[in-house]
Amino acid sequence: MREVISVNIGQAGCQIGNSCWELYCLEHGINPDGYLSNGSSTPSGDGFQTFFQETGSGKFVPRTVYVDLEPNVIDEIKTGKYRDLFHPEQLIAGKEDAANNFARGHNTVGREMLEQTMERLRKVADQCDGLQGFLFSHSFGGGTGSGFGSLLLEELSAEFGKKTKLEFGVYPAPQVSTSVVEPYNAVLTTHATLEHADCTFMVDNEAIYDMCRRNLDIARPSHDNLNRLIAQVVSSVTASLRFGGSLNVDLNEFQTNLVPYPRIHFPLVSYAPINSSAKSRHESNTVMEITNACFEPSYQMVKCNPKNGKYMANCLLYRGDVVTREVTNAVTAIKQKRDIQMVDWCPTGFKIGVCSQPPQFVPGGDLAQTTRAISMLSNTTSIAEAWLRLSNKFELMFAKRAFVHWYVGEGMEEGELSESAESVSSLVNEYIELGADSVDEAEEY
Ligand SMILES: Nc1nc2c(ncn2[C@@H]2O[C@H](COP(=O)(O)OP(=O)(O)OP(=O)(O)O)[C@@H](O)[C@H]2O)c(=O)[nH]1
Ligand SMILES: [Mg+2]
Repeated sequence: MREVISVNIGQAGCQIGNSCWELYCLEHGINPDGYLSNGSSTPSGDGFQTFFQETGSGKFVPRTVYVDLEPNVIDEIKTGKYRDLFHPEQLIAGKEDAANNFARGHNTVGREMLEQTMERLRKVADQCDGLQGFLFSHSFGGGTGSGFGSLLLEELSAEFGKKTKLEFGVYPAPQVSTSVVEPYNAVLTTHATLEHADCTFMVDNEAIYDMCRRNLDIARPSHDNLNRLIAQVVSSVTASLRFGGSLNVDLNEFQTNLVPYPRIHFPLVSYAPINSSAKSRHESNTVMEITNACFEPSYQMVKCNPKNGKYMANCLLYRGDVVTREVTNAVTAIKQKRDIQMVDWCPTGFKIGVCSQPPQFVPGGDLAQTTRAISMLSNTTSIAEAWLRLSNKFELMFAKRAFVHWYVGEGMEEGELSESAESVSSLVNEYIELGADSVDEAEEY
């Protein structure tokens, strides 16, 4: 058994976690109380045990820990529809939040919760036969998600050594952001976790927000709307871990396929189809169509333009009713029609994964039922655009040392802010260099 522990930190992390477990339960035929749906004797999927632990009484408990520094989000879970699914000790809440301040989440308020959290994580880990790693979800902009999330990732590295850590990080967006200091928090998190996360999938709230409005006809998307869409993405990325498949059946495999250098570990995720029920009646969602959609910026989880960069690696993960021949045709057509630029130091291959388990849909949710879906994970140099945007916002405030006293007041030195900003700038430069033609360089030389 190769278990995975999901760790959800802060409001965004916990709420995204909720949507993910809602979907996992549906996919595996587990009721909100943790027992099996009528008639089945075991959950569906060969690998359900990677995410769920079976108790003696036939109940299935998620291998997860939730932490928020304030009680509201956790209280909602404890009184909500899924209150019986989780072990109460898996839901950890403090008394006061990190007030949008990385330093509070990392140094002061958060540090006090560290031991309790680690203790719980050790217990969940002890119940695994062959723990393969952790799946983190947190915002980069909130105080808890950024500060406490970073602290916990550092601690997990120290204690669990080489166990793989995959991360879903909510990238701050202007429309749905809650505070002006998000660029500070996000830059600090990026720097603090660069060495500790093995692979980070960024989810840009602005991109998701636009998808909800454009594709799903939701006039004013709420966090629930965003999270359910994000959960489909997380689910499709983890489907082969839970159901088996031909690619990424193991957490390490993500890195092997996608991460050419340890720091260059931010693949861009695209997902298709995304249609409301009203629109879906007019769509056939063939393999060719959904594969093509993944190359459209409007299906990307982060706003950037891959045409301005080059691909270093590309994985196409299909699920559901998909025939290999159709995939081969779609990929061939794309290679012929589109100008897909790969870096010249990497083979032009696309990795293909197929998991036969079709996607599931939350009843009454926004997304229309489909029999197949795709998520494309591509390591493209164009994702540097997202870091550059963040750096620029950071610099605007930091040039005037605006809001810096809040961080210093929570035990941080100003130098940490400038050091983190330099780290993110050099990340941007590394991407640019990786996209440069080696031939040009040789000629110049
Ligand atoms: N997608 C998504 N984003 C969220 C959600 N809740 C908050 N956010 C985003 O996360 C950022 C704020 O971080 P939060 O996660 O709320 O903050 P926190 O980690 O609880 O930290 P503090 O409250 O400051 O202690 C903003 O960019 C919000 O737009 C959510 O449920 N889903
Ligand atoms: Mg909060």
